[in-house]
Amino acid sequence: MSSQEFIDLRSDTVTLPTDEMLEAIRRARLGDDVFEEDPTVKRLEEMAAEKMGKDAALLVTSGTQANLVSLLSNTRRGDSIILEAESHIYYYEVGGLSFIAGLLPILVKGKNGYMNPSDIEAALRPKDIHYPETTLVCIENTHNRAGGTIIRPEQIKAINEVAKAHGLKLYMDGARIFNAAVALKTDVKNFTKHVDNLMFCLSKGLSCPVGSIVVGSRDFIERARKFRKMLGGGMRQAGIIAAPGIIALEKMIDRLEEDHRNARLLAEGLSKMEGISIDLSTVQTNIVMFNVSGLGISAYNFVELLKSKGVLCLPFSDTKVRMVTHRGIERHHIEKTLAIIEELGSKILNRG
Ligand code: TLP
Repeated sequence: MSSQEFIDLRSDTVTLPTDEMLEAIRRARLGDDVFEEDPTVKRLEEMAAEKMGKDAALLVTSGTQANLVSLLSNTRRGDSIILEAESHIYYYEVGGLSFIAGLLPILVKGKNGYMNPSDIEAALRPKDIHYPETTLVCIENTHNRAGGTIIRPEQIKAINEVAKAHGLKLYMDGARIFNAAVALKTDVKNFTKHVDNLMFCLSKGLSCPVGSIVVGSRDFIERARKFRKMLGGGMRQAGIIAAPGIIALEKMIDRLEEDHRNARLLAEGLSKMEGISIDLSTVQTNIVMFNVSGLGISAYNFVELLKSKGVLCLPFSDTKVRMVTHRGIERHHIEKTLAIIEELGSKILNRG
C-alpha cells in the first residue's frame, strides 16, 4: 500500500501545501532574512503580529524551535517555570527546556489541559535562598495530550491574574490556537490578549509545509531573533516558507471548522462501539483521543492492526489512541475509518 492510499489520521502535520501555496512559493519576492531583507518574511511577520494583537513576530522553523526560543527569551538559565504535566514542551521536546534553556520544570496537573489558578499558586515557592526563581507560566492551547481541548479566554485571564500577582510572565504554546478560535467562533485576540507572548504553527491544520511563528513585544522578539540564530534557525531566502504562510493566514483558518465537524463525526461513531471508550466532552476541535482497553489489546497493537487495514493513527499511551482530522481527510474517509474499526473491533471481541 503506498502512503497515498492510507487514511492518514496520525497528525495534522501531514497536510500538504495547496496548489495556491506552491504557486506563491514560485512567485515569492526573496532576500536574505538574516539581514532582515526578505520582503515576504517581513510581510508574514507583520500580518501575524497584527492578527495576534501584538507588536512583533518572528518566523521560525518549527513548533519545537518556537517554544525553545520563547523559553530562552522569557527566562534566565536556572529559573524554574510552571508547565502543565502533559504539556508538549515537557513531554515531546527532547527535554530542550532543561538541556538547552537550563530551566527546572514545575509540573501542575491540569483538567482537560487547564491548570487551575489555585494549583498554580500552590506550586509557587516563596523567595528563598534554596529555591530557583520561578519566572514563567506556560499554557498549551489547544492542549494536545488532553485531546485538543480548549483553554477558554476567561480561563487564560484567570491564570494570567495569578501569574501577574506573582510577577510571572505567561506564555502560550498556541500551536493550534486557530482551532480554538474557530471552535469558539471568536477572534483569536480574545485568547492572545491575556498572554505576554505565544507561538502558533503554520505547518499543522493551516497546511503549510514548514514553519511556526513567535509573537510578542518588540523587545521579546529581538531576543528571540538572537536565540533563533544561536539555535541555527537563521534562514536566508526564507520567503519560500513565508509565502504559503501568508496564504494560510488569509485563507486556511475558516476551513478548520470542517476538520472539527469530521472529528465530531468520528468521535460520535467511536462512542457507539463496543470495547472503545471516549469522553465526548473532550472532543472540542480536530483531535480525537479514545481508549481501546475494552478490546483487550494495547493501543500499540490496535494501531498496528488498523495500519494493516489502511488507516494510520498514533498510540498516545498503552491504552489511548489519537486520531487527528485535517485538510486531507473528508467525510467519506471518516465513514470508511469507522466501518474498518467496527469490523476490526467485532473480530477482536468475538475471538476472545
Ligand atoms: N505535535 C506533534 C507531535 O510532536 C506530537 C503532533 O503530531 O501533534 N506544541 C504542540 C501543542 C504540538 O502539538 C506540537 C507538535 C509542537 C508544539 C511542536 O511542533 P513541531 O512538530 O513543528 O516541532
